[in-house]
Amino acid sequence: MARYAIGDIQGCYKQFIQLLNLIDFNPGKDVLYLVGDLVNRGPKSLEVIKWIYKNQDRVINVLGNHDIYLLARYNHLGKIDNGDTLADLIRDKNILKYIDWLRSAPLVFHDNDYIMAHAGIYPQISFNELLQLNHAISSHLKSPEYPHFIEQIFGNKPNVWNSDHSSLKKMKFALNACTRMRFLDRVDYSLDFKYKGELGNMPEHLMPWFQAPFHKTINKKIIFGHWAALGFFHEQRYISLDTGCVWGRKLTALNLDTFQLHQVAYSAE
Ligand SMILES: [Mn+2]
Repeated sequence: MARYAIGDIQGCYKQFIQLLNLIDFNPGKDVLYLVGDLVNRGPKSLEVIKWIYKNQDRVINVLGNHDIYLLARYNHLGKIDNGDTLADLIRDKNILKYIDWLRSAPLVFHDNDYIMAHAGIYPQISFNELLQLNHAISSHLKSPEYPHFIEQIFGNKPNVWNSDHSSLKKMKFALNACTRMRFLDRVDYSLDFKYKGELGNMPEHLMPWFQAPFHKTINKKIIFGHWAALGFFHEQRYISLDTGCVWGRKLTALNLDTFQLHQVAYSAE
C-alpha cells in the first residue's frame, strides 16, 4: 500500500490520469490524499469528479474554495464567476450524486501522521477547537438545509479569530481559514484576502500563515494546496502541493511514506 498526496487538480483530467500512470496507482491498494479544488478553471471538471466518485473508497479529500463554489453555483447562490468552467458538470445527469458526495467531505482530515486542509491550518486555534468547527460545518453541509447554511457562511468577516465569537462567526472564520488563507497580518494574525502574490513581494505587514507561531496542540505535518504562487515545498512542518497545473505548470504527487516526488507538466488537449 502506498499513500500519495496530490495537489489542486482543478479539472485537469488529462494530467491527473498521466500522474496516476506515473505513480502506477493501484486502486486495490493505494490511497490518494487530495487537497481539494478538484474542479473549476480547468477543462474537464466532469471527468475528474466522475473518476474520483467511482474511486471514492481509495480517496481522502477535503473541500477547497472551488469545491464550495460548485456547491453554491449548483444551488444558484452567491456571485456567479463568469470564468468558471462548471457548465457541463452541472448539466450532467448524475450531478446530484456528485454534489451529495462532495458535501460529505470535511474541511480538515487527520490521521496519525498528517493533517490536511485545502489552504492550510490556522496556527492560532487549538486543534481540538478546529476539529469541533470542522465537525459543525460538516454537519451543516450534510443536512438537507445546506444551501441556507452556505448562504449564511459566505463572506470575508470576521477575519480576526476570537474564541468568544458566536458559533456562526467561528464557522465563517474556520471555513475561510481552511479554504482561502494565504497571508496573515503580523500583528493580530488576521486573515488577509487582498494579497495573493509571491512571498518575495509580500507587503511588510503580512506573513505567510505557516510562519506564525503554532498552537502547541498542532503537532502533525500539514498537507495543503491552494497557493500556486508558492509551488511545491516540503519542510519539517508542512507539505505545499499546488504547483499550478491549471495555470500551465505542473500537477504534483508526493509519496507520503518515501517522500518521492512525482510531477507531470501541463500540456494543452
Ligand atoms: Mn483554492
